[in-house]
Amino acid sequence: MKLEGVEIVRIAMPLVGAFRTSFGTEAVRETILLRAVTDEAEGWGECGAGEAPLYSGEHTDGAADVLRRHLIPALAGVADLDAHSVTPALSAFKENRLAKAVLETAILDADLRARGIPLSYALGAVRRSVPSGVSIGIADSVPELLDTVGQHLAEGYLRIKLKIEPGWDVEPVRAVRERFGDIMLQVDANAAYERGDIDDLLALDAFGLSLVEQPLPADDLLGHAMLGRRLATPICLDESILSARSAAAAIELGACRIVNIKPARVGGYLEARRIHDLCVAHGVPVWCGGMLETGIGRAANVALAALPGFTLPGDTSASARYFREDLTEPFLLVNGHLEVPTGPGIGVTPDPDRLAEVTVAREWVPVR
Ligand code: NPQ
Ligand code: MG
Repeated sequence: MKLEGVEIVRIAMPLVGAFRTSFGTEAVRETILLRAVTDEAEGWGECGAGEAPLYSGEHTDGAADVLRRHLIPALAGVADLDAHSVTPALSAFKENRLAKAVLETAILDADLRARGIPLSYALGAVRRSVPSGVSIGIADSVPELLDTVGQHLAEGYLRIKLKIEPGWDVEPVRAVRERFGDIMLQVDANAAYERGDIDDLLALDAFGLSLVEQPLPADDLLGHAMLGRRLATPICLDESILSARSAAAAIELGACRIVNIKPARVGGYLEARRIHDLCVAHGVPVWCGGMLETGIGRAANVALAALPGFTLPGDTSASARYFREDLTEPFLLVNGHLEVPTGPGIGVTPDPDRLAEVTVAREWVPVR
């Protein structure tokens, strides 16, 4: 396959409601899509970065810059480019996993479309639909939170994840448990706690949570291992897991009993599958996280979530959870599940009119 160039499409998609986490509030999803143009097919990918470097060290314009100046040009010299040659060609560049992931995904999509193979099949999927959970932001009040949770349960979501931070943890969790009884319930701190906050975290053991996600800073694997010896609730890591190597270290150290796999965070779907395989071998359940994706990123996540080790509902919510109008045919919640796309590659493309409405800038980066 010969890469002719990559279009960087910067988009701004209004969210249906502001999404508040311990690191900030998002009202508009500002990211980039890549359209990789090859001599055989075109492929799409969506970047996980946000407008500011609050979830991780990457941000949208930084990712666009490293893509245009370093990553895309590095593919010029690759003979017989395919999905598996992208990461090796980028290996000299440190970090920047969100940027690397979107480029690998766009090439992977083009590669699979050229071969007529769905991403789900290429990755080893075993399900036609995936169980769906929903991630709920920090609310202004407990009654408001209870309304939101009630709506999502009525829509059919199979598990609820509450964002927490110091000062918004035991009270909302207790209120949701008391109101809604024996639902599948978990929390995500996005690294907002410190080792000294252990009493706040131990207090969550009273509520039968499925897991506590990323309570401590990303680089504190040891702290998570120490916390895990005292906490009855399983710890799940998100921000700490950057590669199969860091997943192996976390498991060996006892830093987590469950892993959130986000392909963007680990540099792409191929590394994501390695982490899945590693976790399966160790008996560690995994689930697919989310980065407020449009249908482009969501389609690929749903394909991954259909692999056998994804035994817990993911943050793979329906399009309507985030957007009044998606870029693709909307993903719908049917009996608490999303259908896995069946077409070649990621199986979806942006609707041209809808894409034009939300496009802020387009830039063609030729590869020669
Ligand atoms: C998480 N996602 O699991 C993330 C956090 C997150 C669905 O809870 C812009 C870019 C906004 C990345 C908001 C969910 C974001 C973002 C939230 C990541 O930790
Ligand atoms: Mg998380």
